[in-house]
Amino acid sequence: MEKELEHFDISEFADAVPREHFTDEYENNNYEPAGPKTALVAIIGRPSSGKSTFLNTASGEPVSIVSPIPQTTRNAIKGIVNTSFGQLVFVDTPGYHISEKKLNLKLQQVARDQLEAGECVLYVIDATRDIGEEEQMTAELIKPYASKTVVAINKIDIAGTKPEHVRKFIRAVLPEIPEDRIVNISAKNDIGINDVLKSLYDLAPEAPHLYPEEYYTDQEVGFRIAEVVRGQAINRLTDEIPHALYVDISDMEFKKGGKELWVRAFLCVERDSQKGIVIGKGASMIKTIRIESIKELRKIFDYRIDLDLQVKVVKNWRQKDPILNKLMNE
Ligand SMILES: Nc1nc2c(ncn2[C@@H]2O[C@H](COP(=O)(O)OP(=O)(O)OP(=O)(O)O)[C@@H](O)[C@H]2O)c(=O)[nH]1
Ligand SMILES: [Mg+2]
Repeated sequence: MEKELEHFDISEFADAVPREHFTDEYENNNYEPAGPKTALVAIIGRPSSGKSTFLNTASGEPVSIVSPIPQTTRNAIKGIVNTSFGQLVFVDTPGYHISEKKLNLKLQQVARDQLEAGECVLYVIDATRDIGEEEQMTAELIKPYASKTVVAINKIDIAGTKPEHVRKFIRAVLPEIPEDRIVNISAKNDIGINDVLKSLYDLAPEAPHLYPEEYYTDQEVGFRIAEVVRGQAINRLTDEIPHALYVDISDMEFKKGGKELWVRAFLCVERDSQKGIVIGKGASMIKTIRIESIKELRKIFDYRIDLDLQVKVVKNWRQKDPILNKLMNE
């Protein structure tokens, strides 16, 4: 029989992750308090358009997993940008992919909820791809929110892209969006990001900030660790495995007077054959994922992370509501 997923209370780790260098900046007096504007900005777009890359570049921290595999992001992940104009809280969302599968329907819902919730919308379009049915549908989805939308035409660093073509499409389907709110960018190479921020600040109202300035994300420690491990895994695995994988943090405990956090995590896959691949020859794959995850986690946290990483099979988890709900609501 399949083993039940264990549920541990990790609420005591509920603190978000503070900005690493904030204290130094503060003590050296070279930081400027954020200005009066505040907005929640939903980042919407098709899978692989570069939403997470934008979030990471704008917030200056790798808060969201980037990978060449479509449908990498599964949650509404926040990245916070503070400037002299104010605070923008970006909400990364799963790529909008048209499919009736249970996991996809849940991912679509995560994206739609954020459209409604935010003061602004950032619509990211991949300029290397032809405008197809899915792009049309994404634009339609955004239509009711056009008055609060900025469009980023992404990947202009790639030779041969035709941003004018995309611009024409936007002018046709979303004529309510003025020309100066359609910006050519390279999220990867940090081109045009400031212009996007400026356009968003123009739309943002003056309001109390949503987060203290030392935070660059609202993710709980357990979720952050799970996402770092998932990122290391999916960027080393191919075919269906990245989609068939999730990370379950089953236990965490501070040790050595708070200097070390011990974490037990499971890389969960759907089938035995996938388990063998994730473990690898002589356990080489799982070892690499563990070591590279620890390296990443060291950059994020002040304390050492001791990671016990194992692989387990959770048959057909993508069809199971309790697991999907747990993953989506984290
Ligand atoms: N050359 C280039 N590649 C980019 C740019 N932005 C993103 N990419 C690449 O596009 C791929 C997808 O990027 P992501 O940021 O993961 O895309 P996403 O929209 O978050 O994808 P989902 O989470 O799957 O919806 C990755 O391989 C990125 O490195 C860009 O400006 N230029
Ligand atoms: Mg993403």
